[in-house]
Amino acid sequence: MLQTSQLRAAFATRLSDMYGAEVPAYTTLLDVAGEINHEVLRRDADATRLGDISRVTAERHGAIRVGSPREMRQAAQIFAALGMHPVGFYDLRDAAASSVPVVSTAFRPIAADELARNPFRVFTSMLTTADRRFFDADLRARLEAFLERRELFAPELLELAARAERYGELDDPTAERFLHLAVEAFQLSPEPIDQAWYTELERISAVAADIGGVRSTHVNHLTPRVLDIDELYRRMSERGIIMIDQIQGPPRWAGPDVLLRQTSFRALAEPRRFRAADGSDTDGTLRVRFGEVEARGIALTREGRALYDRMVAETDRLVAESGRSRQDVAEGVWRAHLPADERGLADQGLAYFTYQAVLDDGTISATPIVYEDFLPRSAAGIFQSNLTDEGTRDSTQAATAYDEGRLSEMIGRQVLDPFELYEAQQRQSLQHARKELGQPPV
Ligand code: OOG
Ligand code: NI
Repeated sequence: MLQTSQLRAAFATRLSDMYGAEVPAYTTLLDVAGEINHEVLRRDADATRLGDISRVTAERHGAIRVGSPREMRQAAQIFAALGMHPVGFYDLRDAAASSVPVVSTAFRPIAADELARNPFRVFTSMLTTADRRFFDADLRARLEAFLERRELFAPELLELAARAERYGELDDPTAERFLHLAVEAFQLSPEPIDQAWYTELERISAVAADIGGVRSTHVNHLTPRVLDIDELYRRMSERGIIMIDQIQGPPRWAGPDVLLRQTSFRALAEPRRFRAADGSDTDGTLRVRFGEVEARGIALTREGRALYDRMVAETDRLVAESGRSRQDVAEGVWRAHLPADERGLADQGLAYFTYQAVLDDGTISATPIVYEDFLPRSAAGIFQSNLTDEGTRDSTQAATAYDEGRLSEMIGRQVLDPFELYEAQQRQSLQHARKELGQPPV
């Protein structure tokens, strides 16, 4: 029998093996990340404070994009079989300067012990076909009809996923079949692409074409975790792999790592076949699969996050005014506003920690809770770094409202609030520690 967490770990491994076989630069990224993680651990025993090495080594996130609420529900069913639940709502439509007509959530484990077993997560975006700024009534109707006709996930896959969710396990041969079908569903399809249809959507947005211009979905990147992302950036560049021009998220600085820092290399041109209106095929290429790497830090509370957003805004302003490098400016802003150590973050209620009773001296110690989610601005940056064209949008049309509640209804499952999850984990650990020390609950 394979339990939910074993299914998730097996799925993450197989997906990573598939991606490595098909996207060689991803394998280079894994090698370099692994090398650096071992070096960091040799020089700094404290590096495992945000996750032990077996977790960090196996840790990946992936990203997929789907076209409709029906497809989103089906994806959610597959992830539910793997113990992954929708967490967080991201609206990327206005976070990017280019046309990125999607809203997103991340499917991931939510319990601390499940995260420790395997924290695999998948950032999942859905095309906002109802948004008039991108799709006029005629195109919307044709796009939705196209999406309604295609089948991303075989009925057998969905049926096995429902069974795995219901029982929390699958027997070995069934698990094998399920994992095979699940990995296959996220592989790049060799099917020829309808040239005219793809090009029509591409004029609006390359993201719209990537999602709605083909009859299948695919993992568009997989992201390992690294303990020193600045060193990784240097070494990938030395190996001749061209990275995007910066590391996104917080700057490098002497204080505690918070939230998430990410960087990536651009999608590589991969051969694809295109079908013309007369039925003839031609060879072409598409750039849709890339590689990304990330360093994870401490989860911030709502107050901490509001401070982070203010620091980002201040950095933007100072960079625009001074023309200095973003890293230098941000480091100064961080030093001016963010406590220089974990103790300061805890005292000011800016970050989440779990608390443990130290019975010998009757005190309580704190361990940071690692940030398990994403940053909308970095996510938009990832989309954008792979677009060669800005696309078009009609800003005279009103945006269609999408929010967490509406996305929950579309998925048929509650999109969870990440702050509430971290908060509950912190609260429970504190109550438990106080109880152990014979102190009254707070
Ligand atoms: C997803 C981009 C978001 C991240 O790490 O922020 C993401 C996509 O390109 O489909 O994966
Ligand atoms: Ni990513």
